[in-house]
Amino acid sequence: MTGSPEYVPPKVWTWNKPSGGTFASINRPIAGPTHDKELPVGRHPLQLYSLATPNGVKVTVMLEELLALGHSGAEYDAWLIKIGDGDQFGSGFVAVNPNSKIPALMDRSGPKPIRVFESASILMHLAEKFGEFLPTERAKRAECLSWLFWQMGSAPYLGGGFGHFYAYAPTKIEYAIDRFAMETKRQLDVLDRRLAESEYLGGSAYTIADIAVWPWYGQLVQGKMYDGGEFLDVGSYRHVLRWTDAIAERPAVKRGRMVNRTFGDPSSQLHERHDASDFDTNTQDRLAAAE
Ligand SMILES: N[C@@H](CCC(=O)N[C@@H](CS)C(=O)NCC(=O)O)C(=O)O
Repeated sequence: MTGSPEYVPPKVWTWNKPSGGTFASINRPIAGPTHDKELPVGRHPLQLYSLATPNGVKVTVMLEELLALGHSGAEYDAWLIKIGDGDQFGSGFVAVNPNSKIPALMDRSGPKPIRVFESASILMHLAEKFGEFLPTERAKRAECLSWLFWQMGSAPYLGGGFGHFYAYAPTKIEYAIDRFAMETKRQLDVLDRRLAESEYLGGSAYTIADIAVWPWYGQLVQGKMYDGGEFLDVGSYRHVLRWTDAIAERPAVKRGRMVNRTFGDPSSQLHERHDASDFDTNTQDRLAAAE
């Protein structure tokens, strides 16, 4: 076994050295703001503070899906929160999400602003507000919410477990990679079996369960996460691949993935979205060409 067999944990853990690894600079053992910074507010009813990680993409896809159905009340400003720079620890952001993680939403459509944090909570808030993508019939609703919360409980093993130890940790620890590769493959098999019997996770209709699961497990089987596609043999989950490819073709998904994106092809990056026309005019390739 690799790792640090000589390490004996002290009686009480203290924060006395950087942990190393990608993202180590933003990890802290305490909550709360580190600095004063108000959040900007745009003209639309919904103000989103986010970044195009899988958790962020869930919400921008949902908003684009709602707009595609004609819900003008879903118009939104998407502000960029650079988590690598510590924007999530600014006082304004912490007031919207005391957990200091993207995505965070301020619903300013009513007389009093409503803060919403945790991506599943944001998806439910929007689904209920607009009456879309969450069935109302009891059995279908239960199935949809079961898969939605399956995602919330499962993805930390994929991201914080497999992704962290396979791609980001400063050393490769066989025990940790084995443990989380096993769990990730088990989760992919759970999805594969479900999608062998059902077109979408909740049943025959596309719902917030698919919107939540796709940015994680869909992008994983597309080989777009942690460079781990071959290692996990993602091509063998053929029902997940069928579902992934179908969802990737949805125009709202194509747009939602671009919002608050700061990596990849410049034409796929729309750092902030304040208007539907931004997709045609404000992507990074267009901005560079206009300079
Ligand atoms: N359970 C949360 C997880 C959110 C989350 O982990 N966000 C990450 C990016 S994907 C983040 O903001 N990390 C910044 C940090 O940990 O400081 C949700 O689904 O909204």
